[in-house]
Amino acid sequence: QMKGAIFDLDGVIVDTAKYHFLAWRSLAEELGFEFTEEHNERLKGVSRMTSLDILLEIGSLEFTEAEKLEMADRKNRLYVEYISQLDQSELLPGVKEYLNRLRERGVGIALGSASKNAQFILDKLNIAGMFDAVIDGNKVSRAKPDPEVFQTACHELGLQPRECVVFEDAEAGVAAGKAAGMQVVGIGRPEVLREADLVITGLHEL
Ligand code: B16
Ligand code: MG
Repeated sequence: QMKGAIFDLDGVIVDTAKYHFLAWRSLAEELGFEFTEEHNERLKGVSRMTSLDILLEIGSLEFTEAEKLEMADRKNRLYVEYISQLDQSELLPGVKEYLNRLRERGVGIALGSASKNAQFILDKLNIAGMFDAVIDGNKVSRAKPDPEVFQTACHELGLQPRECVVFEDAEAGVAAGKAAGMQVVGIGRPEVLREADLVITGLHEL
């Protein structure tokens, strides 16, 4: 019996990956190399600084910590410009309906995202009020596949791990949910999300 539902943000509720991509690509361009959509796959679910490390590895470039912080900041300012335009129409199919249904059933709803912009995005999508707890990149120190983000969300809902279900699109996120002792619904391809208890293509399927 599911008492709590914990949702990842990017790839589950909204496709912000395309805006991350535009912002990272523009940084790569400034640095003089090409960053493709295929490269971008490697950044999904990964923290901002780790994403930058992967990007610089692709460009075979090295920088000091201070330079990297400045670049990550520059990328984020551009990203925030893109997501300032977000609205309800960008909710992935079935999200609004499924959240409504869970609320009617009295299921606790939490967000478990790596993004430091999560609250801003929920506000833009006009669904912030549907969440009983929002755990994001500002609230946790260890990135997925560490279970911290989902454990914190479950704790804030006042529930036990076995009562919670995690909804995740990234391999590391599915691993984090399993490591937290929760049931995991993978959103994407079964070949990739092998560890998930069930794999669907989107919340519209539920
Ligand atoms: P920010 P999720 C993740 O969101 C994205 O998938 C990942 O590409 C991004 O680098 C990360 O958030 C951090 O985002 O730069 O906004 O703090 O899938 O965990 O909801
Ligand atoms: Mg994700």
